[in-house]
Amino acid sequence: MPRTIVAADVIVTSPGRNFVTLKVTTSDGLVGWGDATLNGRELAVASYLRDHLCALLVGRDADRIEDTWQYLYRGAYWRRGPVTMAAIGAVDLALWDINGKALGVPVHQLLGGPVRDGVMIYTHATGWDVPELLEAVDAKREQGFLAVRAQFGVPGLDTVYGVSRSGAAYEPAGRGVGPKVEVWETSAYLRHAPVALQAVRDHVGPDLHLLHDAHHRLTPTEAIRLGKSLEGVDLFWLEDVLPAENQQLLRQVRAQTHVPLAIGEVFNSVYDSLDLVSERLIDYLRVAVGHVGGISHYRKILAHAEVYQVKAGPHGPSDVSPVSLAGSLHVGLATHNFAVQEFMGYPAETYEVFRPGWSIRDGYMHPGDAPGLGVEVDEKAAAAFAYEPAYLPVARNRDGSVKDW
Ligand code: EZ4
Ligand code: CO
Repeated sequence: MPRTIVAADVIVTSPGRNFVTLKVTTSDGLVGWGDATLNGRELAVASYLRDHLCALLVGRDADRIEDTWQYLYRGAYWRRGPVTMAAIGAVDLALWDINGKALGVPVHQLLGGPVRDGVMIYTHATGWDVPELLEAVDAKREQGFLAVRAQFGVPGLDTVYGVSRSGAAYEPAGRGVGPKVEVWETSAYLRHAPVALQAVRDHVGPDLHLLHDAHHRLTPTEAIRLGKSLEGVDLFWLEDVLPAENQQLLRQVRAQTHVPLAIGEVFNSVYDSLDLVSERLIDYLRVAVGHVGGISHYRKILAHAEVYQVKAGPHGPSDVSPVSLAGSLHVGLATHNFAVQEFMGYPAETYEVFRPGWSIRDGYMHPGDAPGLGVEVDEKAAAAFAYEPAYLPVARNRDGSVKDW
């Protein structure tokens, strides 16, 4: 008897932040969960699913995961793009979840089983000034993290990507209609970044893995200067030095600095990383499983990267829901070229809706042994948190012109 999809429903909920979740139900009573959250553009993906995909799913064989992926991707005619791929990703995650539940095995077993004992994670430490930053890094080390991303305030700027001034956990998406504006000045950042990051390295010693995110702000010349100025810091990676549209510009950066580079959190298919990987212009690929069409496409991206010794270090901010994070961890446990998973953490309310089977021990994350993805979603709790408009900020230069955020 084929296992048929009998329902596909979209849940939009805001437990501390917005999430879009897909629930797929089968004729034999199984339920699979997918994540379709696209930060600041949530309702576009919800509509893509509700208005276009959900009806196509009903009646399909739930066990034919790859065929459903091909049907939704090639069948749309309009391929790729963040909205399309996040929607397909949610379907794909839900079908892997169902398949694991049907067979009584965790998804990592469907992918070939563990190749490592756990997935190393990195978390965020932020401080407005250097003493505050060092304190934040110490606090993360005390919690057992082996890898920490350090972001800091810049003298002369009032707001900086990645840093909260209130002492609260950093969350870039601000509630309310329309983006908040941040004023940016690259020269001030380039002067201060090596000072702050060297102070962290001097403080922690050689062992802690340190990461930093430049968040798409630099030109190749600026990126080379930053890379060279950080070579003594021994970074695990420097993230998003350039906006990643014109990728040939990265060749100049690679030729002149050996700081390891990570790029790709805004990518949505293998075609975005084809040249970066095959020319080895990056060391780490940041794509998130939910944003690239789910596990089915993600494993192909990682297989391509493996050939070129490029490793996965996926995006894992709070907007990647606990369901996507589980998908990423199952892939990470079963994939050789998976280096590290970002783990920003979630607001407390998020855990009222999402009950993850994954857990953290000694700086490593474990997806758990529950069948499927191992995350359960409390629909009643979800219904209590209505969607609230929230947007990522925009940045402007001192002259008022828009800057890449
Ligand atoms: O800007 O999650 O590495 N992490 C990041 C994040 C992203 C937001 C986008 O939704 O760059 O803060
Ligand atoms: Co980033």
